[in-house]
Amino acid sequence: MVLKNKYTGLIERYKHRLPVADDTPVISLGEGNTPLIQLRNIPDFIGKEVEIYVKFEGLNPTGSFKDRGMTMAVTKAVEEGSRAIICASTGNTSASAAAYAARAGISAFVLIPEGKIALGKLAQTMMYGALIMQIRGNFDDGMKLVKEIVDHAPVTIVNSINPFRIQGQKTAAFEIIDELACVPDYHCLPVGNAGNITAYWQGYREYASSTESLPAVVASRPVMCGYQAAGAAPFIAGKMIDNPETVATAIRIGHPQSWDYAWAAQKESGGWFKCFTDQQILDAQKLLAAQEGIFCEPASATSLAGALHDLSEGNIPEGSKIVCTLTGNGLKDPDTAIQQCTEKPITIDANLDAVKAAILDRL
Ligand code: AN7
Repeated sequence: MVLKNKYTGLIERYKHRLPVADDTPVISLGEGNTPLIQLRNIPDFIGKEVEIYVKFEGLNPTGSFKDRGMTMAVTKAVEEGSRAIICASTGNTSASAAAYAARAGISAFVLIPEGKIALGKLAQTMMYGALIMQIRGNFDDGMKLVKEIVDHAPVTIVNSINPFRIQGQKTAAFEIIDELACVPDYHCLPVGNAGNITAYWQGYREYASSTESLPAVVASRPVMCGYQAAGAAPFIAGKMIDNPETVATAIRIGHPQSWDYAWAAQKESGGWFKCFTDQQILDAQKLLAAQEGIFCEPASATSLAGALHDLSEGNIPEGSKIVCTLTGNGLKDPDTAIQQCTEKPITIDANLDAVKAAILDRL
């Protein structure tokens, strides 16, 4: 069947900056072009004069930023004749890989750490029809196996060690610049495997060195701020760690694959890595939902936790333009969300008096 509107996503929009040809068979689900939302209540709440924007990547087709890289990786895999893709995942990569494989009509194999995947991600991956291998090990064990299996089976790796993933993901930086008509002063990101910070930095560098860019953009780049969970913080430890642990299961990673690239982003941009406790991360997630009506998953809130911390410490000055990437949708992890809400739903009788009493009690 001929798809009339098959070019709906970021490959179509940024084709001239991506490694695709006119006859490349694009596998797209309409990813990218996610909203850049300016926070209107949190700056007042913290008493700071700043422009904070969130890039809500949770509104991609499978609910995370992974779709940006996956449209490219699966497009190239299909172009090269691959019939199967494989990844290790903390959940979002597996959901995205499974969806794009389904779209392309090829097979997806995913390795996930048993019992450490948020419910929504598992549901998605099952529905899209991937073969799910739950391993008795963590993400890092899965990643090691994936790198080994390619010598024994005809499968294409679609983790972010696949360079096409980074190519696709760099488009998020393009979108931010295109929308702001300038470069933010600070860019805050959660860091797990470190593919995304690598990709953003590549995107910002590309626009900064492009003669096609606006004068305000040429030679201008943000400070990159990478934030991790305290129990899974190899960039803060300065070395790989073996038993990462955090409620933010998406970033429960101790051996980041893009280690050198991420350090380069930090050094070249004059940025930093910091880490936050699970409680700080969950507090930021709740604050964003309750103050702004934006529901991201715990790992994503690490970027906001970091921005708020660095604002209060004065590391990010007032007057700055800050972008925080919200990497995944809050619906991915309903269990963690419900657990942290102290105000539970109330149960009342189904009559007018009971509804009235409940409302007047709270006004
Ligand atoms: C919501 O799905 O690694 O630093 O296997 O799902 O580029 O790894 C997920 C990572 C941040 C970290 N936020 O990004 C996977 C996986 C969310 C994520 C990250 C992930 P990277």
